[in-house]
Amino acid sequence: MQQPKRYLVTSALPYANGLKHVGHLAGAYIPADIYVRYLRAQKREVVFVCGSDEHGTAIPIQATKEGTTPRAIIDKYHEAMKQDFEDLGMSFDIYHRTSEPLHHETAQEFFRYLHERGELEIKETEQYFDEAAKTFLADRYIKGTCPNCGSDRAFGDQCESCGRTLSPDELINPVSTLSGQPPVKKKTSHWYLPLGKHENFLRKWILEQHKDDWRPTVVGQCKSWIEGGLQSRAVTRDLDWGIKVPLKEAEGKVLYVWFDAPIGYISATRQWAIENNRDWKPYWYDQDTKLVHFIGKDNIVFHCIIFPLMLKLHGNILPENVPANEFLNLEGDKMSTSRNWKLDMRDYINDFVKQENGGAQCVDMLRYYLTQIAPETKDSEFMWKGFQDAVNSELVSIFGNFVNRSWVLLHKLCGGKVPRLHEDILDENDKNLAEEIRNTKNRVESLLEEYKFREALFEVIDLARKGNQYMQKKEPWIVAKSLAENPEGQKKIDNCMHCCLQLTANLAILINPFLPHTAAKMLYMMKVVDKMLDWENAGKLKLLSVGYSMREPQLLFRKIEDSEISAQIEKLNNGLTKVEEQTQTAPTPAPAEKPVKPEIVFEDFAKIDLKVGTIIAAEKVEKADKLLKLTVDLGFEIRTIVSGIALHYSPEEITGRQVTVVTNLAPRKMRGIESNGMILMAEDKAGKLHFLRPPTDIDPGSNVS
Ligand code: B3M
Ligand code: ZN
Repeated sequence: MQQPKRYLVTSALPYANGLKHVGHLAGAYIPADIYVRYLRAQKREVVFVCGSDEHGTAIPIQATKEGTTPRAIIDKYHEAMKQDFEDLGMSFDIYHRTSEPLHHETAQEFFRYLHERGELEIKETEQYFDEAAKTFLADRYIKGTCPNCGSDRAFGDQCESCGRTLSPDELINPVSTLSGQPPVKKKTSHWYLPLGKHENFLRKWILEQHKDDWRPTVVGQCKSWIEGGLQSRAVTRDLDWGIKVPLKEAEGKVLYVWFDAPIGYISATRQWAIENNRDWKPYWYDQDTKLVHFIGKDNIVFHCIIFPLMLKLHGNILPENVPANEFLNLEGDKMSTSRNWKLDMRDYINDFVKQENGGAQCVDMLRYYLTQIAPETKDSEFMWKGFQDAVNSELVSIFGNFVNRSWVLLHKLCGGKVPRLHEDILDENDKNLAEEIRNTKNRVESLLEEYKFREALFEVIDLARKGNQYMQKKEPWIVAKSLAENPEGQKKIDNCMHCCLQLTANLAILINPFLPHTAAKMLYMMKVVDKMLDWENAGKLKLLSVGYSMREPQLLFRKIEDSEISAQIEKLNNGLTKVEEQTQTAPTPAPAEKPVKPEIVFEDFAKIDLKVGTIIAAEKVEKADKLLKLTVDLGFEIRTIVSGIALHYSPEEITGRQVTVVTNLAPRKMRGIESNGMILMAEDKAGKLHFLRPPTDIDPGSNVS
C-alpha cells in the first residue's frame, strides 16, 4: 500500500464491568498509543478512537455482584477506565461509550442494512429458559459440571477451572444462576451471520492477501478457525440489557454484544467528527483510509473474521492490519480478576504515579517496561524485579544517565551554551556517532511501521548506550584538566559536547512516541518548542543552534527502591490468599489420593532415563483437542512424542522450548501416532500444566537425575 491519506486507529473497547489491569494496557492500548503518537509526529492525518463496551451479560452480572443496576455499573466503570487511561498518557482523540444514543442508532442502522439485504439468516433453535425467572438464559447464566475436568464451577460459555470453551448443552446437570432451578428448553428465533457462505472471501483476504503482513499468531488463529469450519453466528440474544433489535418481530431481543461493540469504533468516529466539525464518512468508506485495530489475542476472531465480514457486507473498508498481542502474565502466573492475581492500572497509578516522588516519570517508567516486555509474538511476563531492573539499569543508567551527563558537562565545561562544531578536527568517533543517529532513525521508523514496538524501543535505548560509549571514549572531563597546558583541548571539548547535545535532541524525538512525558521534559530543559519533535527532524544534526543556552539539568527518572518492589510482591500475595480463602468454602473436588505415592528404592528410580530435550516442532492432533504432536530434539536423536497439553499451550508458544523427557518409556500409540517418550509437567492448583525445564537453555540430551 502506498502512503494512505488518513489513518483510523482503534484500541479494543474494554468492558465497563471492572477496572482494567496492566495486561490490558500492554496488549491493546500502549502499542496503539505509540503508533498514533508516531503518526502524529509524522504529520499524518490520524484519528485514534476507543471507548467503553457497555453491553453484554458481563454488565448485569457485575450489577448483581455489586447489588446495583447495570446503568450504575457502566457509569461507574466508564468514568474510572477513562480516568485511568488519561492518567497513563493514552492520547485517544475520543473515548466514547456504547450506551450513547448515537451508538444505538449506528448499530441498529447497521443491523437493519444487513437484514434488508438478506445477509442474515433467521433460525429457530431451542434454548435454555428459566421458568421461575421467566427469561431465556444467556450462556453465562447457566452453571453446571464441566464435561472436561469435572469441576462444578463451569459456566455455559467457559469452565473457570480448566479454561475450556463450552456451550450450555455440554454442561452436566445445568442450573440457572438466577433461580437455582434446572432450566428447560424452549424454542426461540435468532438472526445469524452466515460465515460459511463467505469462506472464499475470508480465505483469500486473510490467508492469501495478509499472510505476510499480519502477525503469524494472528494469521494462525484465523487459519485454524477457517479450517475448523465456519459456522453461522447468532447476532441477537434474548436478553433485556443491550441494544434493541430494530424489528417488530424481535420483541425482547437485543443485539449480541459482539455485534454492537466493534460498531462502537464507527459511532466513536462519528462523535469525534461532530465534536470537531469534521466528516466521519471517509474514515469508514474511503479506500485511502488505513484502518488498524489494536487488540488482545482473545479478540482476534471478532476483529479478523466476524467484524471484517460485517464491514464488507455493509460496504465499509476493511482493516489493513490487526496487530494483536498475546497475554501478559504476572509473576509467573496468569493474570486473573477472580483470583485477584493482577496489577490494575489504578493500583499502579495510586502506588507510583500519585506518590510524592511519582508523577509523569512513573507513567513513562510503566510505559517503558510494558513496551520492553510487550507480548508481541508470545505470552510474556510482568515481574516486579524485571520492572525495577528495566527502570534502574536501562532508563536511569543508560538513557537518563547519558542525557544528564551531557547537561551537567555542558554547564561545567561550556557555560551552559551549545558550543560550536570545529569541522577541522572531527574524528572517526564523531562521524560514527552521526551515522548511528541517522541509522537508528531509519530503523525505528521501519520497525514502528511494522508494529514491532519492542524492537523499536530497544533501538532508541541502544542509541543512548552508544552516546555513553562515545562520551567515555572522548573523556571531555579529562581534557578539561589540562586546558592550561593545552588550550586547543577546548575545541575537542566543544565537539564532544556539541555532538552529545544533538544526540540528546534526537533522543527526545525518537523516545517521544514511547515516553511522551520524558520527551516533554527534555524539551523544557533544551528550551525548545514542541515543533522540534516532528519526526522529520530525527536524524538531523543541527537541531540545537550554536550559542543557545540551556536550562539547569533535571534528572529524567528516579530509581525504584528494593522496598517498593517487595511491598508490591507482598501486596500481590496477600490479595491472592484472601480470595482463595473465600473460594475454599465452595465445594471444589478435593484431591482424594494421598499426597505421596508408595516408597520405592533408588534402583527403581534409576531405571527411568530422564533427559533434557528441545521441542523443535509442535502441531495439533486431529480430532483430539487435548493432544499435541511434538518433535523433540534429544541431542542424539529426534523423536515424536504425543503429549496431552493442547488445552494449556498452543503449538507456536512451545516451539523452541526445553523440556524434561522420560526417554525409555515403551512406545505407545495415541490416535494412530506412535509416541516415544513422555514430557514431564507440573500441575498447579488451578489445574494448569507447567513444563519442567532448566532455567536457561542447555544442550539437548543432557541427563537429568
Ligand atoms: N469488550 C472484550 C474485551 O474487553 C470486548 C472488546 C470489544 S472490542 C470491539 O476483551
Ligand atoms: Zn473444566
